[in-house]
Amino acid sequence: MHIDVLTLFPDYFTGPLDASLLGRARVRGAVDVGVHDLRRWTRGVHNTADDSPYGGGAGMVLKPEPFFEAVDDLYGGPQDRPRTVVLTPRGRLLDQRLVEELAGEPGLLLLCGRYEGIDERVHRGLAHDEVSIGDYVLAGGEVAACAIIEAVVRLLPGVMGNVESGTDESFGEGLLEYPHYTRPPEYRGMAVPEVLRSGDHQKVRRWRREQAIARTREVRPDLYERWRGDAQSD
Ligand code: 6GU
Repeated sequence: MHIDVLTLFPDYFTGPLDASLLGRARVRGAVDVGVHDLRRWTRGVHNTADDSPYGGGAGMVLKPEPFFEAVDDLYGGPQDRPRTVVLTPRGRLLDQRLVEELAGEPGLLLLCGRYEGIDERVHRGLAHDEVSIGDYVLAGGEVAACAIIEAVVRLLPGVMGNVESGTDESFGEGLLEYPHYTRPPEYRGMAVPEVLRSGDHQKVRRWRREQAIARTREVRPDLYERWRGDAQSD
């Protein structure tokens, strides 16, 4: 998969993209990420990327031209342009279903906003999707773009060593994950639940499922209700 990112802060991406799973995925060629500095497509002595909003109000708005000109330069034409996602707190909430959908694309273009937002014509003219990573406000879309990249890349073929660990996890079935333990069997007065050491795989499976259900019900009643509804309709 090829992922392009347009941002005023390309430095944001150097750490996350080089580390751990993402770094290995890039070295192996499973993904190739191009981080492009929007300033390349700004004009004038000041390389201005933003301007004050029509109609007044606080803050600054990112100008449309750098986004459109970057897209013109990066791709051959409309057919060549990958699925384009604008990161914005007003977007659709990112969830595992959308991550899976994005992971099925041959490429992605992620557009990062800053300040009060991006000129609406970028949304109208370039965006296939508008995506938010949660109901809180970040200073810009960069952290959200990193979240999308990491969530998508770990689903790509050959990226995760253990194939099962890609699916047997939170949200796989609409439930949060069960608790994990490793050695030692007791630590600072906290013991590993006996069932996990019993060697009875069926009991272990049942216990994990119960834990996942109880945990989901307690911390994410919204997910729990949806899971119950899905289970009943099967
Ligand atoms: Cl994608 N951008 C910003 N600025 N804030 C956010 C967000 C995105 N998602 C949640 N908060």
